Amino acid sequence: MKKTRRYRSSRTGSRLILTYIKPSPAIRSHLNIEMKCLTFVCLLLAVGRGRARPEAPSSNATDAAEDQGEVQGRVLYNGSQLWKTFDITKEKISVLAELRDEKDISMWGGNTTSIDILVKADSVDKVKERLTENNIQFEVVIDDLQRAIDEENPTDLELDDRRGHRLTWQAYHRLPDIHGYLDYLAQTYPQLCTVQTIGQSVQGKAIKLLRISNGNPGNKAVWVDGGIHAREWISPATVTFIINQFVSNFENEPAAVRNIDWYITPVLNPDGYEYSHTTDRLWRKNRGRGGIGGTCAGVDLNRNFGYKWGGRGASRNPCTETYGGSGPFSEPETSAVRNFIQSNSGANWKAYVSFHSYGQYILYPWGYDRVVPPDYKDLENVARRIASAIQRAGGPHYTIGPAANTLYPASGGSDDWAKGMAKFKYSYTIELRDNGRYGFVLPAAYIQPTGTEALEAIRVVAEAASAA
Ligand code: 0X9
Ligand code: ZN
Repeated sequence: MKKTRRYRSSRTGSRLILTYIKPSPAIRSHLNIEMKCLTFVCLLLAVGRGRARPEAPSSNATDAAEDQGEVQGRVLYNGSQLWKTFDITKEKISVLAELRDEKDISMWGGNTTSIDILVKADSVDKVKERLTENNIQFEVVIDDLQRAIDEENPTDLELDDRRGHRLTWQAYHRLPDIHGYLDYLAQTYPQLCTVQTIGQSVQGKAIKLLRISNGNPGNKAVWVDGGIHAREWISPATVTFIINQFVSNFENEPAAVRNIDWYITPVLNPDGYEYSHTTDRLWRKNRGRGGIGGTCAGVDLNRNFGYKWGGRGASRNPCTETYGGSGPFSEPETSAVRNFIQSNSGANWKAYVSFHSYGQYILYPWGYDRVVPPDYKDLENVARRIASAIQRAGGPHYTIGPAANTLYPASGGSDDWAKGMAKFKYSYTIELRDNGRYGFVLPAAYIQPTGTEALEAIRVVAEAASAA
């Protein structure tokens, strides 16, 4: 008998549509050439999309339930909107920073020309007024975030499990489907795949790793992880897409791919991932208690790795999106990675790749500050080859560069630890699609195109690792 699963969906109407103010081409081109603005953008974004202001701890509360609508324990974003704001100057950025501190908005992402902000439902009028007063142009990109959330994942997908697993790349799946798929692979391809639990999350969920190896003793080793940040659903989906392509078509993969020992953890933050499905779609951190007394939950796992821990861009305040935890590797999810990599010193580690979203970036160390490692040219060259391979395959433009210079300084990231402590030659954070149309709420229809370009990216990493 064919088993099917239906995804639940609740529909909510949009409340309000704001005036659409499109920036003039003159303003856009002005912004494009004002590269000095980048620094200001970085300062602001550092406190937004999970980014801590480099020098001042953010005051963003992260228990969204506190100030968003909540129904039956679920955070709802009815009437909240995603805006793109234009015209970046230091003064205008401080207006946004004020609104953030007053808890009217939070920052999602951006670049030299624009910043994406989430405007809370009750603050729409106030924010509109404040931006208008300060001559900040904006456009409404998503007029009802809850509706976008409800439409992100197909509701009526038929999941046929006759193949022995329930994973598709047409929908974002819950953790048991992803883990079930890894187990299925280990059972079905025992010569190629092994699955292992490398640790437990704060709430005791397994952190599963799939090893894909043809067993050649001379293989180099590559680490791939996804799902460090809970809400970046495209990341685990992309990582399992890569796994599926590798395993189901292994003999046709290039030699560079076949002769690598792959260590792949699609969901490094399983508690956060599940929480983003069940409770708050925009949750970023793990579900650790956070601080003495456990006032605010969650540690940003990408501030918790133990290289230059606690430096710029990481917050000491548990109630911020970028709280780095009580110490380096204080969290079981990050220490599982460290322990596994250190205890597998027999593996010939060469490359480390963390998949995140969004923004379409290929970032390499350092992230902790605006400096680069001595061999940065090698990392830059491979990053360039990755971006070209993506474009050759019909994918979009990915911006490359050292993380702190390209986005903002943020210490305690997995990429820096891999390069700085674990001595991986190549270490990358790849920020997948998109560049702000949907942001974190990327419709599931984008899984396949995003996965296809990430596959190209990882094949280039395999070549680089083989040659290293
Ligand atoms: O801030 C982050 O952790 C990453 N961006 S995200 O929007 N996915 O949260 C970027 C991390 C880049 N690497 C380091 N700063 N080390
Ligand atoms: Zn991330």
